[in-house]
Amino acid sequence: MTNQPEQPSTPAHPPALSGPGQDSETLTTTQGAPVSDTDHSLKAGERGPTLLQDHHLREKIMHFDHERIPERVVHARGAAAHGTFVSYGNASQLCRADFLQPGKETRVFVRFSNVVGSRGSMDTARDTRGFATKFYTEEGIFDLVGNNIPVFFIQDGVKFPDLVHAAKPHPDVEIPQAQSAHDTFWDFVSLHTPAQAHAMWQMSDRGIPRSYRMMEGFGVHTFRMVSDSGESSLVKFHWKPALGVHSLVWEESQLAAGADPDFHRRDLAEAISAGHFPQWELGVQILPDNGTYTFEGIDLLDPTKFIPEELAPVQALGKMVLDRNPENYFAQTEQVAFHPGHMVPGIDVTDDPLLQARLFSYLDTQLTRLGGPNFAQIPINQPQSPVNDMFRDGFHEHRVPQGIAPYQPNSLDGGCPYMSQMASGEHPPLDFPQALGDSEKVRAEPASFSDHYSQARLFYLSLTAQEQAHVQQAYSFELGKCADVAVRQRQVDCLTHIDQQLASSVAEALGLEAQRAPADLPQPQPSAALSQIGGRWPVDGRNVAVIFNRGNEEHVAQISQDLTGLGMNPLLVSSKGGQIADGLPIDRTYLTARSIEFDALVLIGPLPPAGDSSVALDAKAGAPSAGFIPVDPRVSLLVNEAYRHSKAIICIDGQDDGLLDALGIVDDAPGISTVDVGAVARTAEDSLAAHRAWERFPIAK
Ligand code: HDD
Repeated sequence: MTNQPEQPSTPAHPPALSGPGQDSETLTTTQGAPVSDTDHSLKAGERGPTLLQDHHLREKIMHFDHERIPERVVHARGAAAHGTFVSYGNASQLCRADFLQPGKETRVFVRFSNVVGSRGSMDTARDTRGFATKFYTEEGIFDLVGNNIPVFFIQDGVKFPDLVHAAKPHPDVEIPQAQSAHDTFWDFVSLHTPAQAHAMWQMSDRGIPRSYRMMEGFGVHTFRMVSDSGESSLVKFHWKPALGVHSLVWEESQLAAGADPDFHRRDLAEAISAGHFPQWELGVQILPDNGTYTFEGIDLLDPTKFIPEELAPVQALGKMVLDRNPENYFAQTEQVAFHPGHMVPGIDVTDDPLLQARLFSYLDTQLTRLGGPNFAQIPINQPQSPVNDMFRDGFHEHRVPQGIAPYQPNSLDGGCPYMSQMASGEHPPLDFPQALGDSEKVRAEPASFSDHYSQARLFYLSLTAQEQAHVQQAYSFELGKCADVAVRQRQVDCLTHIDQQLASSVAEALGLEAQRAPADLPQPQPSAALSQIGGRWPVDGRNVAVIFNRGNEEHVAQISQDLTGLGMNPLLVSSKGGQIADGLPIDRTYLTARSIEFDALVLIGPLPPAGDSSVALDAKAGAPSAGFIPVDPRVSLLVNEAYRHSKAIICIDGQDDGLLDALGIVDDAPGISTVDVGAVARTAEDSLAAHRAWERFPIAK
């Protein structure tokens, strides 16, 4: 959220736009002929019927009628940004890919997404998030099409339609939108138990990120990297956010769904506009390619499994900075086409059966979505490297190929293009010569794929008590939204294979009985890297509300300046819009502000009493009644929500107006501070480094 005035003013003389389709100063038809009137159709007299000969009318309406294309069958809701990836250059021994060589800079376009909801659905639904990156390398496009969760619901792509049919809204009434809290999802997940690990991550705080800027990304599958000398290693890709991994709390997610459905999209766009450029490190876990496709007993071809970082540390290969918002949503964010099979020399697939099906699906889906096989010619999809594919024609062909011999071999167009090995002669083959052995054609899976619970348990046991409580609440909420008691009970039964206390707490919330957990549940070594709580992180671009009453503005400018100085994003919130005496714009009024968009609050008292409010109050008419809060109720709601959501609240020394007392908030509760004006920004930084004051509502493990 940037320091923009409440009502942005329109520039008196907007700059002339130019670009494809915008290079004439006068309005034209699509054919370039001038248009003199686009407000009235051509009619037989002022009140007469419209004439068929009105080409401008027909062309304008025809184009409008066809403006929509099918939304993505999954990941329809998304937001994107341009940026740059800079290689640290330490992967040269591991991977021959040019973009990983020392100091290489590569342009990228990243699209973040929700999975289940429609294109217009809310950002903050509990869901997995997509994290798809297009690298425009000098050797062609490399797409890393990952998620913010390192495991997946299914082990074989043939189950993908089943999973998605179960997760999407019910086909009869098409509800609920964008979320997993419904019968068909939990019906499937509780019957198809490979989904239990992914469901567990989704019920954790990972399912409700605070921001795209604060999400990890994972390639999920095991990929192969091949060095210049042809040596193969297996890798798992990771994106590590510079700001750390942080989440909303569930109530905030729900409030944001109504108060600001564009919560994540806005956060990304406004952070980039304000110069708070999101950053991630790309890293890999490197695993030996010894022919077994297992590591420490974990099947590397099973996409429902991850490798704990304690067993294989993530090694950083480079840094990505997103520094430019898309110029046009449809042209870029909507039309971008990712594909896990868009790879460059040095990066290759493995036999993970989920990945294998994806290699088909992502090409196929673009035929319907983007209307034909030439989608690589859409500007956002065009490689930066030279292209000579010998493909010809088809819908939306924009190229004008030369020559007469689009076939190979040919002698008539000079025999070109040459094969890449012929051109260089010195590189290992593009496809890694993987030995395939003598196998039979079967529809089957390895025995290791039948472990559906051990990593869900590992994940749950690695969380702090606070995070575990969130998981319990999430399961209780989601199953509580299922109407079918048998579905609820079956999922609770699944939870007993993960953790007895988890199963019992959810069963109790639902009024069900939990079975006894099997006696032989594994006792895994918890992985500290799985917990989001405990670290301290940069506060770059964190939103801090500075709340004050108009007329009481003495310290506002200084506090705002101090917060900005430490990299935070102050947002001035007051009773009325406009500017304060120093010229700073008021960003939100009590009418337009809601607690969800702030990471911390600074209260400058005294705040306006309820009587000043433009909201009708019962208490206004008479003497304060019991429970009456002597401050504008919109401010007390804001403070109350921030308190419940464990956010830092900072008051100015000597300016206590009784608000906290009236709300029942004790001044020395964790994350509540009363400090001198000069210490406000440092206090905010200190509190926000831990994201939330989780110790405010302690939970015993
Ligand atoms: Fe997928 C889109 C990530 C399994 C079929 N997927 C899509 C996007 C992401 C992922 C981030 C959005 C790309 C964008 O922003 O345009 N998908 C994953 C991950 C998976 C996964 C991390 C498992 C590890 N997906 C998966 C399977 C299939 C698909 C098994 C089919 C067999 N996915 C698709 C798709 C989409 C898609 C239908 C919809 C739009 C698109 O591809 O371009 O083809």
